[in-house]
Amino acid sequence: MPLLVAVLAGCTSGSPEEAVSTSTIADPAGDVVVSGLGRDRETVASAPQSTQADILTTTVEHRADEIGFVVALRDLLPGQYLDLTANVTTDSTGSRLPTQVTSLTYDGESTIDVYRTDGSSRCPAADVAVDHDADTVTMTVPRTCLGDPRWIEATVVAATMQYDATPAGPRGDAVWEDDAYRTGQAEPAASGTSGRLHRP
Ligand SMILES: [Ca+2]
Repeated sequence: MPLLVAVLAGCTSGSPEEAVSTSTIADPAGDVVVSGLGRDRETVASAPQSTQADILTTTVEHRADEIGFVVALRDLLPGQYLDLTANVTTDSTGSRLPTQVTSLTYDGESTIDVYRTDGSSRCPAADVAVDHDADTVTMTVPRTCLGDPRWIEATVVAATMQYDATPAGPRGDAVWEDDAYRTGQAEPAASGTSGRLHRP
């Protein structure tokens, strides 16, 4: 009987949609939004002139051994601060709370952390690579750090700030950000995610 169950399970998981393991989605240039700027810090405003956190394309790939995120930005300057965060939902966590993958780049140095839902960090084998010539940030996370999921689904947001801004100054709380799956402040298209990507 266990053999029969296994065969049936194999038959029901082979639809073409479930075979998708890679997503590449373009995002418009000039759709960065800024919050916390100036006196009215609650307001979120368009910042089309801001290029540094402006996502152009995002590829998420569910590979056999790792999850890869490749984000192409409009203009990634060597000295700038960039926070690139993917929130990854998988079938492997019962709560369905996303796992947060965040890379921070500043002044030529980059770090990456994978956070549990309780806030602690794990996954020392996660990696980030920044290519200033190609204006890309690549994050890779071993599947084991995400509980060896059968499928993943990710949101991706890039953010920047003026790292040395005076806290009390007009830019002290300002954050410029761009959602990879959303144009400006518009409602996200479809799910606002990479879509569900299955293990190849
Ligand atoms: Ca964009």
